[in-house]
Amino acid sequence: MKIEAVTLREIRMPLVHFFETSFGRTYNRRILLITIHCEGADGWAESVSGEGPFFSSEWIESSWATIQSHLAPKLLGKTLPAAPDSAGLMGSIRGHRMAKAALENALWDAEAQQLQQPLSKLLGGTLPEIACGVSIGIQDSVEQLLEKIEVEVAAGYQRIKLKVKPGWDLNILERVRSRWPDIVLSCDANSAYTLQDVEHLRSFDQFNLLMIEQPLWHDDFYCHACLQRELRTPICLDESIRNARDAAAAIELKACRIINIKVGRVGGFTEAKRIHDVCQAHSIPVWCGGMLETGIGRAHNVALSTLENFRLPGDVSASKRYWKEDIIEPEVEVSPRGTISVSSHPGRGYRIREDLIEKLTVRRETLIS
Ligand code: OSB
Ligand code: MG
Repeated sequence: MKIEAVTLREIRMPLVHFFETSFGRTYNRRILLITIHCEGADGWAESVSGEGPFFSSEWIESSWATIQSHLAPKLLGKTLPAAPDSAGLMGSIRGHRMAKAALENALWDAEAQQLQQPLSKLLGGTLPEIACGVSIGIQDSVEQLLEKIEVEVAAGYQRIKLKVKPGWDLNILERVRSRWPDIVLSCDANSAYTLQDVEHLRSFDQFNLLMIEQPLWHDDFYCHACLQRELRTPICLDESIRNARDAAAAIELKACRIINIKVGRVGGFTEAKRIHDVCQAHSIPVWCGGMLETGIGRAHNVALSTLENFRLPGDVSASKRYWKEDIIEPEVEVSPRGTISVSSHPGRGYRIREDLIEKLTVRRETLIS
């Protein structure tokens, strides 16, 4: 694969409904799309860096600048045997995993097209359909939250995850559990608690949650291990897991019993696959996280979720939950059984709507070797 050019592009898309986590509320997404031009095949990917450095220290401006000044120059003009070889070329640049993932994943996308193979198969995936859950943000009122859950349960989603923070936790879990005693329910704190809250967090056990995601600091294993010893509910780590060594350490320390894999957070498909394999070897189930992606990132998440240790429903849901109009065709759709069937077409399996992307673009730059 010869890397001839890299196009960076920022698009702006309003969310159908705001999304609020313990670190803030988003109404409008600023999204960095990458296209890598390789001898006739255009590989597309999305950087999941957000509007500000809140989920992670990376954000759209840092990703853009790092790709432009440091990462793309490592790749331009090179001929690579396969997409994973890009990770080695970018290895001397520390951190910036979301930026690296966008480049590496665009190369996987191009390679799958060149080999005329579905991306899921190139990644080593075998599942013909994937199990879907939804992540429901903090709302303005409990009533609004209950209405949202009702819609998603009726749509067939297999797991409902609620964002929590102090003051929006036991009260909502109580209301939700009393109305839906049997649904598969989990929660995600995005680091909203500390070890002072052990007693408080222990009271989450009564709600029979599938897991509590990232209750403590984004960069911690040790305190999560202390907390896990005190809880019946499994802890799932998201922010803390940056690579396969982190996964191995967290498992060894018993800091979690489940791991969420986000391909952007861990620097690309190659590292995501390594984490998947480490977890599988230790009988730790994984699931695919989401970052409010457009259809491009969503298609990549679907492909990744076909690896066999993705045993729990992921935050991979229908395009229409986020976007009035998605930038791929067909849009990502979810069956009444809460599944997405995996495309058997070559490449990502969804066509890019370049005309629409053009209209949404606010800046663009093409780098040539
Ligand atoms: O922690 O999983 C998270 C969205 C933005 C930042 C962090 C997270 C999330 C989600 C969204 O939960 C899940 C989705 O994309 O559907
Ligand atoms: Mg999370």
